[in-house]
Amino acid sequence: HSQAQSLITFITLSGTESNKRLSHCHSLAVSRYSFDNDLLSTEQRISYEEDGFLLIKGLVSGEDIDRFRAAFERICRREVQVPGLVVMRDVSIAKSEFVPDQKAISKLQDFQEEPELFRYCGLPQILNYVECFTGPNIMAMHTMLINKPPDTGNKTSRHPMHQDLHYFPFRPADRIVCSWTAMEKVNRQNGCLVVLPGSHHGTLKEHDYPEWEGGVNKMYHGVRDHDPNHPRVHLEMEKGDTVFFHPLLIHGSGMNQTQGFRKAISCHYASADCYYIDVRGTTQENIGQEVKEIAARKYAVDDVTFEDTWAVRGRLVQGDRTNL
Ligand SMILES: O=C(O)CCC(=O)C(=O)O
Repeated sequence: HSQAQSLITFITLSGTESNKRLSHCHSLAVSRYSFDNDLLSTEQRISYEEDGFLLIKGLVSGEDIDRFRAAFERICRREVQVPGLVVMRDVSIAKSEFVPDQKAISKLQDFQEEPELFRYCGLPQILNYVECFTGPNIMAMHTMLINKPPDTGNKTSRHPMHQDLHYFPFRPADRIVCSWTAMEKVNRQNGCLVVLPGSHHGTLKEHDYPEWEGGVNKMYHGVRDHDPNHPRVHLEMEKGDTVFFHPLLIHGSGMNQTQGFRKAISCHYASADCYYIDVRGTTQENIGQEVKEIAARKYAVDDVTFEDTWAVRGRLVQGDRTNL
């Protein structure tokens, strides 16, 4: 019944749009990528269907962002110990003796045990959007605070073009979504996100470390081949603006050519109804192996599976933990 209702809504609303959009609406009447609810406008739903991302301006308050920043700084100053937290350093800065330690930190991952940062993952205004893509049972699977450093001249501050699904041994892909919130103004100068609109319609591609002369950061795999002529969109954003994107969307970010650290906070959500897959024999085998080796060293155990590394990090943020 609700699908029939949405078909009617689509046809009614699309009367004012171009013929191209209209014919597309017919084929998308039963939408693949999002659920029908009161939050997303028809335009927003169509845009996510077609482009694979949706940018919402001013979604997170300046006050919240300032609190996340303060929590990040406490971690940098080593005032708190956070179980499970992964602190990453930029390859070229980590080797330099001349940069004070906190500035070498390029990324925090897995902050699910840090209450202040993890508050981001449960913000109601974020979850309302997430639910449009995952449905009501929501797991926060992967958390990051990215502190893109000023480039040292080696271009290591770039993030190669990639699809996030490469890192995830769970499916279906359409029930996974990333939220990425700018913690300050991000633009082409400080290395905003770059996306290839519509690339989420494709399949998961092979990923590996790119062959960059100046070095590549740990785990920064890139898509082996993507069409260099595919149109690109640079997502310039203000503090608090949030982009939601599909895990097959090809994206990356440019060099930070400023002297400031470009900060963003991000969470990958999945429907708790998703299921784990075995990545052996797939294009994800290389990352699965790398993650397992890191986890085995970190937890000093040798029989940890790629799937286990996700199941222990995932946290329920809404509804029931049905499966993941
Ligand atoms: O924030 C960025 O620069 C890109 C982050 C990203 O795409 C990732 O870590 O997967």
